Amino acid sequence: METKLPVPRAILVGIQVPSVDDVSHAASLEELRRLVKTLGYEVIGTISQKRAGIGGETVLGKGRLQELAAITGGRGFVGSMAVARKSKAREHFEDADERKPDAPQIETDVETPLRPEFVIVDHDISPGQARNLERATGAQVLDRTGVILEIFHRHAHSREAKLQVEIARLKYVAPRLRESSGGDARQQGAGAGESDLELDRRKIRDRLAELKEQLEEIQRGNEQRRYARRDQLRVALVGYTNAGKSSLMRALTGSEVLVEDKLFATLDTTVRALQPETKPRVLVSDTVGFIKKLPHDLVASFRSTLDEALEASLLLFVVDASDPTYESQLEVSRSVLREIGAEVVPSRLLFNKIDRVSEADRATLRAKHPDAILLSAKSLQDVSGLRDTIIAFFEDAMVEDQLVLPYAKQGLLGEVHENARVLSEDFDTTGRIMKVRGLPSAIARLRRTLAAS
Ligand SMILES: Nc1nc2c(ncn2[C@@H]2O[C@H](COP(=O)(O)OP(=O)(O)OP(=O)(O)O)[C@@H](O)[C@H]2O)c(=O)[nH]1
Ligand SMILES: [Mg+2]
Repeated sequence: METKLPVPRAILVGIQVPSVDDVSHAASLEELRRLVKTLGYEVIGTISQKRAGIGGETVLGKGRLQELAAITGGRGFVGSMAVARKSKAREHFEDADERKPDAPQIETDVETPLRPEFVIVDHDISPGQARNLERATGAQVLDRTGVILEIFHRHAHSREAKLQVEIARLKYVAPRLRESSGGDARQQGAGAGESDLELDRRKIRDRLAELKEQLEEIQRGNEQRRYARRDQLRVALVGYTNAGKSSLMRALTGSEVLVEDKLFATLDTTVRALQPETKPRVLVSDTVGFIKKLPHDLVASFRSTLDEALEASLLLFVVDASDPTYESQLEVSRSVLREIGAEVVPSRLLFNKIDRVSEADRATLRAKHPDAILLSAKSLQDVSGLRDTIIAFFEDAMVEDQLVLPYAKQGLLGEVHENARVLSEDFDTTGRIMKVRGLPSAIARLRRTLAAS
């Protein structure tokens, strides 16, 4: 029963504050354009303005606001609203799946083709600013966080990712409910002296508590699984969204993880064995990508997903070398990794998509980042070289030692093979004597397990 809606149109708004240079400002708007396209909206234009800050009641200055309103068909000023209505942000999130084309909030000529229904601001704006912009433009207003949350909502597949996104969305909606009431709660329609607003807030609180409980349960299960894998050889692919992490994951592990030219295609951490398999196995994980101005609630929500990365012995830090703003990608990714405490994990910098980079730019990259690996996920040879690098890293970390598996405990043989490479075996009266090679921590733990009665 799905009806095909016309492609929603959007106009982007960026404010260039004094601390931001022209290039970063343009790059941020370009990235917003890609985010909005990922949502399936058509971007019809961009309005940008230099201002001291993004405070102020409507974000834009008066003149620019009028220009914007002329495009969207709004009246160009905030004025007052006679009728209290449900916040757009709230409708947007409540009815995300059955959204209808928007009715005009202010008298506008909606028949005019090409009139954008969305104004999308490249910053996080307050619920009050959003409401004022909606009044002045007659369009639906979203900010960067709103766009990212919507993409996460659509791309979440696992139960865990869905819960994480719903928690972040509810946290985003809650303050917007408060301010959308205009400060006083609407009394009509609510029973037992409870206003709609209070009811809504209570519902959100209850729902949040319920979701968090469900999430914790899943995460307890994850912890157990992670505990079981703790001494295995682990490498994690981390980095900016669309850098090619999943492409490398596919190439290294032969798995069918999703690869798409979209932002935030991957939200779930996937773990697969490096192929062809090594002894012991090396596990590779693919993770959620980073982005500039990642909403804080999302960082918190996806922390547990990124925690997976922290447990790796090696981080493969993937950067899209063909992106002109790769340096800022690098910086953003580094700061997220610092934020989650992952900067202590050994890492290798991978400049991916090198097939799209000119020889001159490659030389610059090599000079600037002499330790980095330049590669293309599409080149079999490059991927095989990366596999060798990963294996060499673990070989360096491994040591040789001897383990004794008593005859009464032959059932633990599988665990030995899982965590170490058995080089040779001998049998005497005490049991199976094995010369093994593995990470020192894995061998120490195996020894304790085998000795335990
Ligand atoms: N030319 C070229 N394209 C690549 C390369 N690696 C990845 N791509 C393309 O880049 C796009 C993004 O790749 P993904 O592997 O999905 O990127 P990701 O880092 O997993 O992205 P998210 O999951 O969204 O964070 C896809 O269209 C890939 O085909 C490469 O080495 N060369
Ligand atoms: Mg991916």
